[in-house]
Amino acid sequence: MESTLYKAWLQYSEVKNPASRVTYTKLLGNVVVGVEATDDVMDAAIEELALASATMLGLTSQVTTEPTGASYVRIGTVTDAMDWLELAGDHESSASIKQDLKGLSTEGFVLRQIVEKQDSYVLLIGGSSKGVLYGVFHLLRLIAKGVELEGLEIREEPTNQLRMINQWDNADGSIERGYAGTSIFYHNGEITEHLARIKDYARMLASVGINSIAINNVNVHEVETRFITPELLPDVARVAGVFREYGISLFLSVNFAAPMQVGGLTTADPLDEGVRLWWRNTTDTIYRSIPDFGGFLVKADSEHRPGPFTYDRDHADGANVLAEALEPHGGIVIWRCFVYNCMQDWRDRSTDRARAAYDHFKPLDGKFKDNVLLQIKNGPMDFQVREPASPLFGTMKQTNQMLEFQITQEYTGQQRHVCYLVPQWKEVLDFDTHANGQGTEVKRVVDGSVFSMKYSGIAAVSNIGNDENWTGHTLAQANLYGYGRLIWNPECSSEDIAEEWARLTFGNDDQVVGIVCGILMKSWPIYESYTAPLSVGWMVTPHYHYGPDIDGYEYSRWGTYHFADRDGIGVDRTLATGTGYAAQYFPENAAMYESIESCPDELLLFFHHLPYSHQLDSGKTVIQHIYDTHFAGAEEAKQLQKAWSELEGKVDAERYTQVSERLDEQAEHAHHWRDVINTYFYRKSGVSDAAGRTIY
Ligand code: GCW
Repeated sequence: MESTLYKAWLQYSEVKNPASRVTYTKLLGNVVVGVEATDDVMDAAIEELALASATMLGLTSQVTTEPTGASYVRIGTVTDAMDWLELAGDHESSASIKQDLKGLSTEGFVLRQIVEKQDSYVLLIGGSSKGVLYGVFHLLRLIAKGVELEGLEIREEPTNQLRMINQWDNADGSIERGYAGTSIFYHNGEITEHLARIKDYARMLASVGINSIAINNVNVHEVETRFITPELLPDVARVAGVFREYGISLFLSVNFAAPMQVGGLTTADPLDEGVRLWWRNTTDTIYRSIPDFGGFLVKADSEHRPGPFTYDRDHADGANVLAEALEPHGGIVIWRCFVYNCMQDWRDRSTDRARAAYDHFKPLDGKFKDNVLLQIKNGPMDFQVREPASPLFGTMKQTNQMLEFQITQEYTGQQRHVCYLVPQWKEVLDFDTHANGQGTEVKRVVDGSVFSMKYSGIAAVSNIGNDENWTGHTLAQANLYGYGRLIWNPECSSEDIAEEWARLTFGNDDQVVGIVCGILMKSWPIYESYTAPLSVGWMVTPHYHYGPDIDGYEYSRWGTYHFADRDGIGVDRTLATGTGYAAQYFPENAAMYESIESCPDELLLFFHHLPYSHQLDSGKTVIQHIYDTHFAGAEEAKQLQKAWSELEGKVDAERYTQVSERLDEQAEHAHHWRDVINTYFYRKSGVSDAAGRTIY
């Protein structure tokens, strides 16, 4: 698997600039290692350096414990560094390095260039071998970007504690909402024995700081229910071993009814003694196979999955029985808040799916054991193109919380359309909940800094599969990359992440980087403009979620209505006349959303049902906005293809063609979206387009 498609952002392309080549060669020619943490993770870090040196510089690095010349990279942990600094005696930077090392977290690292007498070297110190690994990937990024290392002075620590990936992979090899081929983990009902690709995935994830992964779908089917049994644990342990080398701990999604389905019990009631014992024994067995097992991820009482409701118990009872079993081993339960009534009747205007997570979980604050984390989807519905942030963030002050994003593009073009999601995620992270006064952004709730939480973090549903390029659309690799970089440090800008990804992936030609970044940065707004006007989501083909079907969900029971009729469109979620959802936010936001005047245009129809003639802040009417954005969006989708075509000959043919084909499809499909949506609303409203364009 040597193709550029496969190598994603770990291309380690040849360094061409002669001056940089000389400097980097001198440095990487000798890797001086510390002695403190010689474990698998450290080995992986050294192996990565060696691999990169070979392909970037054609170099075989010498790994030694003492320098062999005057230029080298010295890598080790804080303990090693203290010894080195002691031996080296005081030099100019030693005091400030010691200062940097103070309190360095286990996953943090310090990178310094040091000039000392005749020596000039790079010091890379990790808070542990994991920190070293992250530091190595950082150093390699700098080199790949051609950054001058002189005066290098970096200290980094991840902002979020849990930085997680959720695979929705099934044992039969399929992937729920997967758009990049079959699973890399499973084949024909079995856990794969081919670990090479899993190892490369682990490298990709570690390179952007991911430290945990749940390897099976939250909808846990028959075979996967047995992953926690002695029969299949050795297979799971094999996979855990691969991730362990890259500092990633393994979690399993579990079936709440497992005590019955595999344990032969007659109940899965969380308060039943036999059930409690079963979970304890089962968990003990798991830890015998996988001593650093992360814990369980659970989807319960959601979309027909079993859960504690069957026994008249609540989510806290359900989560706590698992937490109790994991506690002695230091494991955690990640309990999803994606719980709602999926059998709604359209006549019932008071039930609102958007309210569900808050209504179910808020009353349970303080009832969960402290090794339970609630995993909350970014928005109240389901990964739509545009939704407000979930009102649950910051409301449960005594409960560990984490955020769930979706990297796989279920509702955002399924990796056939380009849709760079980092800007969307940033909006969520930057949303001010006001939970603890102004400045209580979602990012500060989920990083645990506002209400101190024992566990906190961010998870996201992966977008990879067996396709040669991992993600179906090559440009969708930017979403996986961007996710990791963003949650490592939510202050990173979307533009910087896009640029970094483009440089690592396609090289340092500024024209290529500029065009790729331009495409990425425009892509979410463009996708939104031809699919989801003013936050009306769900106008997609039911079940598949690709392509327009405006009334597909309007006439089903999933509770995802837009209520378009001849007079208007949107869902009244106000307290005054609607479902009351707006009032779930803290007062400042509740007031903003409640009023049509202050509700931002882009979320207007999520909160209000309005006539087509309603005038937006932009001065346009709702109906004219729909027409205009759809005409513009389809045109802009065409422009993406045009922009990319300028890269012919500048990007290797494989990737050039792959992206070209997808952009062609997108342009054509955007046109289709435009016509279907415009025709529908023209016929519903009877209002003609002010610009007189063709609407069928
Ligand atoms: O939106 C729904 C998806 C389901 C998914 C579910 C969830 C894994 O369409 O495919 O199931 O969300 O998040 O649990």
